[in-house]
Amino acid sequence: MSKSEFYDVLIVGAGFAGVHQLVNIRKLGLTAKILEAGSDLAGTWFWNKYPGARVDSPMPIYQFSDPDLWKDWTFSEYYPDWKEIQAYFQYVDKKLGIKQDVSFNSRVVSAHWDDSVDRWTVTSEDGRIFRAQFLSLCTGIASKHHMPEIKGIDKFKGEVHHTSRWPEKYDFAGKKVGVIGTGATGVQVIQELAPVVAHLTVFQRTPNLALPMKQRKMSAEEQQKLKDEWYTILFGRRYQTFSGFPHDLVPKPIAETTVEERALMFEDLWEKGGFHFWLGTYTELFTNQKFNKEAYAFWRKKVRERIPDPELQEKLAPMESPHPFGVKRPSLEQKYFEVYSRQNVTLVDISKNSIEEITPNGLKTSDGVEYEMDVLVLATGFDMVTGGITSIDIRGQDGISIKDKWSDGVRSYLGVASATYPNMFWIYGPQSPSSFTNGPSSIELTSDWIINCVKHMKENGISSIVPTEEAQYAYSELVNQLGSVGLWNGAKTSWYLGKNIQGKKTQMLQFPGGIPTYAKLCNESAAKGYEGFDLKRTGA
Ligand code: NA7
Repeated sequence: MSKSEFYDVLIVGAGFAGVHQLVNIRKLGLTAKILEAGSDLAGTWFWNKYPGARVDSPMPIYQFSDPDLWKDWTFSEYYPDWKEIQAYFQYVDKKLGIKQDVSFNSRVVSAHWDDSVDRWTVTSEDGRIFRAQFLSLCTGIASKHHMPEIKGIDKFKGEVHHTSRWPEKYDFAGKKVGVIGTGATGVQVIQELAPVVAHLTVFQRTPNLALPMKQRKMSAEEQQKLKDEWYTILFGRRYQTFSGFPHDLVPKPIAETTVEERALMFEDLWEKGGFHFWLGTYTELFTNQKFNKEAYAFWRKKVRERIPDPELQEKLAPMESPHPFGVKRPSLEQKYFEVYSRQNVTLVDISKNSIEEITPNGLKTSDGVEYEMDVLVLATGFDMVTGGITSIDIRGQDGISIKDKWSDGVRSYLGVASATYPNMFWIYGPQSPSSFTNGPSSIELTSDWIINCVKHMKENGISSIVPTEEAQYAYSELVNQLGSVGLWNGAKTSWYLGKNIQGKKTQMLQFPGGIPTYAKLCNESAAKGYEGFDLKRTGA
């Protein structure tokens, strides 16, 4: 049997959350180790290296808020790509010596709790054993990729690549390429591949109500000026807005607005680009069907202006919205809608003619048409939000795996911990605000809360903490209730509700109440001595 290593805290994942945890646990004078499945830092940006992969949050908000880090780092674009984010993580490592406490190529397969000694025993795929008082799951929302089961896929003579497992060497130039999926990833990879390949066939099930990214270069001088005058204010603002961006939803009731006011608002938000049109508009976008339709009509008009062909217009920006605007995550695009007017691009609407099978030479749809291709790209997404956690065999006080426990729905307290799994926390995962918000904003909020909790426990002789069933029930009901009001349920396949994975329980997987409300709940529990948790004192 291999010898085990002991740490105060074991962290799973070396993206933004894992690195933030490590740095701040060190500050408490405790020991920590990150176990990372990949061979380098950057989390989602380690895995997602397909052409065009870039973040949908603008600078400067998508980075650590620590001034010691941002003062010496400059991004070149408003929305940086994966290469630049990877370089940023290398810079953070140089500054803070992260890698010395990371075990790379260490995929965690199990974590079992021992109630008699208040310890986790964690095993990695290569058979190494680690023990720790605390387990911090920083696995992100998109770590388990989704490979759809399509008849005949094993018979295909060409290559098949999921976007999050992009081939280092494959040259797409001159190839016939098929892409399944038009989510955030599909949009990015499609607009990048189209000019490079001989032919691109896109298989679209649901049109993406994508918004203009308004990407631009950022000079070092511009950023220095922002650093001098704005960074502190912008990072402070993160916790005051619904989505952790500097802009916010507008609570003014639609009934008190005029049509002219709304038209001007739409135009202004559109010009600003990014998520402004989604998360900077009137809050009623998510509850008021009439207003939502008005927003969709504006979006459709703007998009149709960019598509000359009426048939393509109807496929990409249909008269009838496929779902209420914004209840499925909109993506940010650059020239995406122009791509389909290219001679070398074909758009196949598989909501009408579904995928029948993959043949040795391509893909056949239900109308009998076969589309030939050399390579098939699966931009088919992930077992979002829960997949990173449920793919580890995690067993708590009652020995039941979290996968089994959550088979009839996720339950948590404060989107950070679950009853019967003591001293286990997660960041940016189930029932937290996660991707309704800017990643690092939510991540730092939760990570700091966990650090303060561990500090409190160490200072007060508390050896374990676990949510009570009652508090968990109440919190989970709150998330379910917030997710059941309004228009959220209007999208057939949204991953927000787990609807993209067959057999997954339909429920709102993220906290849809915004950062200030979420932070208030977390802080109130802490202020009341971690109300809603059972605390075990050392020696008790
Ligand atoms: P998404 O947003 O889940 O998109 C997956 C896409 O793949 C979407 O267009 C799906 O169509 C399509 N899809 C999935 N399975 C199938 C099958 N079996 N047949 C046809 N089409 C399919 O994943 P992304 O990687 O784009 O983005 C995930 C998140 O990562 C993103 O929101 C950001 O937060 C970062 P559908 O729309 O369900 O009809």
